[in-house]
Amino acid sequence: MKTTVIIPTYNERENVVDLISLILALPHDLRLIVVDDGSPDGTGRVADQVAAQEARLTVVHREGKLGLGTAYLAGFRCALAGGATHMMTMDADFSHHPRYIPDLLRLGERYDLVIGSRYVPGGGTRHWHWQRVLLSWSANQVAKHGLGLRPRDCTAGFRLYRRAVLESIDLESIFSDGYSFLLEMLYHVQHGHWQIGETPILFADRQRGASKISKQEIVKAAYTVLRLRAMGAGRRLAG
Ligand SMILES: Nc1nc2c(ncn2[C@@H]2O[C@H](COP(=O)(O)OP(=O)(O)OP(=O)(O)O)[C@@H](O)[C@H]2O)c(=O)[nH]1
Ligand SMILES: [Mg+2]
Repeated sequence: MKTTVIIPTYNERENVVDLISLILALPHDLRLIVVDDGSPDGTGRVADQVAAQEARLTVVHREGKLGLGTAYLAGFRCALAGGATHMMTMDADFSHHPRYIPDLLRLGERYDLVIGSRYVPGGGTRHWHWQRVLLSWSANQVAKHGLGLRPRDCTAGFRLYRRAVLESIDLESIFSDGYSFLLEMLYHVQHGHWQIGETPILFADRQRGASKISKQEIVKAAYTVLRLRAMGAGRRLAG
C-alpha cells in the first residue's frame, strides 16, 4: 500500500505544520500533498519550508481560492502521477484527527473506499451548534433520499480511495467545485459498484483558524443533487 494523504488548505497557517508532523510520525509509509490556494496568511510558504526539509511532502500551489473540490482533484492528479496505490483526503484543521489514519488504512485493505464516519456507532461530533447539526443532517438526508447514497456519512471529507476507483471516474467531468464534490464523488463510487466501508471518527471542531464553509454550499449541494439525478435519468433513457 503506497498511500498519499491530500490536504487542501486555505488559511491554515496555525494548523498545517503540527498536522504534517503528526501524520509523518505515524508508523506508516505515507506521502503528503498539501494543496494551497495562495492562502493570504502564508500557509503555502510555511508548508514550502517544511517541504524543503522533508522529501515525503509536496506542496501544490494554486493561484487563488478555487474551491475544495478542485483542490482535491489537483491533489489526486499529483498523487496518481506519483504512483500512489491509495489516496486519502482530510481537512487541515484537526477535525479529522491523524489518530484515525491507521483505522482507515486497515479498512483500506478490504474496501475500495473507506469513510471516516461520524454517523456509525462509536463516531460522532463534539461541541456542535444545533445549526451545524441540522446542516449536516439535512445534507446527509438529501444524499440518501435524493441520490440513494447508502453510506451513513455521505458528506465526510476524511476518506481513503483505492487508485482503481479514482481511475474509473472521469475526474474531468466532475462539475462540483466546492463541498458538494464529496457527494458527487460518492455518487460515482457507488454507481461503479465499488465496496464502501466506514470507520468511526469523533469529529472535533476546529480550535485554530476560521471556517471557510459558506451558506452558498447548501444551494450548490441542491444543484449537485438535481444535476446528478438528471444525468442518471438521461442515462436510463439512453440505455
Ligand atoms: N485549497 C483549498 N482548500 C480549501 C478551500 N476551502 C476550504 N479548504 C480547506 O478544506 C478543509 C475544510 O474546510 P473547513 O473550513 O475546515 O470547512 P469545515 O470543516 O466544513 O468547517 P469548520 O468545521 O467550520 O472548520 C480545510 O483544510 C480548509 O483549509 C479552498 O477553496 N481551497
Ligand atoms: Mg473544518
